[in-house]
Amino acid sequence: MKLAIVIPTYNEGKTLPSLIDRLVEQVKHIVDEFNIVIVDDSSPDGTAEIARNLAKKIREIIVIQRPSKLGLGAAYKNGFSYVLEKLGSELIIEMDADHSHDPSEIPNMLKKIGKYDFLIASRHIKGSSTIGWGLWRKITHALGVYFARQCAKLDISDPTSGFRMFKKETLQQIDFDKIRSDGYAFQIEVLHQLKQKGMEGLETITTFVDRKEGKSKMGRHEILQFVKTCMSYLRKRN
Ligand SMILES: Nc1nc2c(ncn2[C@@H]2O[C@H](COP(=O)(O)OP(=O)(O)OP(=O)(O)O)[C@@H](O)[C@H]2O)c(=O)[nH]1
Ligand SMILES: [Mg+2]
Repeated sequence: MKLAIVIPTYNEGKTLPSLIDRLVEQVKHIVDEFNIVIVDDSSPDGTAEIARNLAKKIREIIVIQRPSKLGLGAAYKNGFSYVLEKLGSELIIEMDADHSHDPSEIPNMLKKIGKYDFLIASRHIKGSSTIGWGLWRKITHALGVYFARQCAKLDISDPTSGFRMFKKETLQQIDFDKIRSDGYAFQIEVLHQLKQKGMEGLETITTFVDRKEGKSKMGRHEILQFVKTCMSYLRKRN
């Protein structure tokens, strides 16, 4: 089985090398072939250069460098298109570079995908937990989850989770041209399309650890676009 892991990065030079080490350790023995696709937006901290140096040692790494900060959703569009067109991997994982998503959960995800079209590592199912969030982060997260679930009518407990696994055929069904969000709302638009197409997902246990290094990129623009995207689903329903 051939696996691809897509990681968008912006100023993750401090976290990326150790994440790649842990990732390679976890996947190298359990799949026939794997690739790690890093999509960097010319981060000022030189993440792309760091990624290219890692790629010299680990031939499975592919670095896509974009000219400027074009957004998380846009990065996933690029990364997924690359995987589908150039690699043809049967399974595709998306995850963050900041150690919030633990590579040691990947073997369980591989075990569980079975008949499902996609998996979401959910912070809201029994056995899961979130470590290190302050009150403000808890509130913004709860609002985001509530908004997404209500507006887009998603029956997933953690629709904002960015730790996911897709079958190739599932990603091929998504019309990426129709996705307008270049930021975090991309995650909701993907789930909305999957629901419309009758795709079946499973939520898996995860321990989400708040980033210890680097800074969150979730700014005002991201939050506003998220709210607008959710509202647009409401308007379409009425
Ligand atoms: N290429 C690219 N990557 C991005 C962009 N924005 C965020 N990322 C990456 O996407 C992943 C998630 O971003 P984070 O800032 O950790 O967002 P988050 O996990 O929702 O928020 P926190 O919980 O506060 O960390 C990280 O690997 C980021 O480096 C962007 O504009 N372009
Ligand atoms: Mg993060």
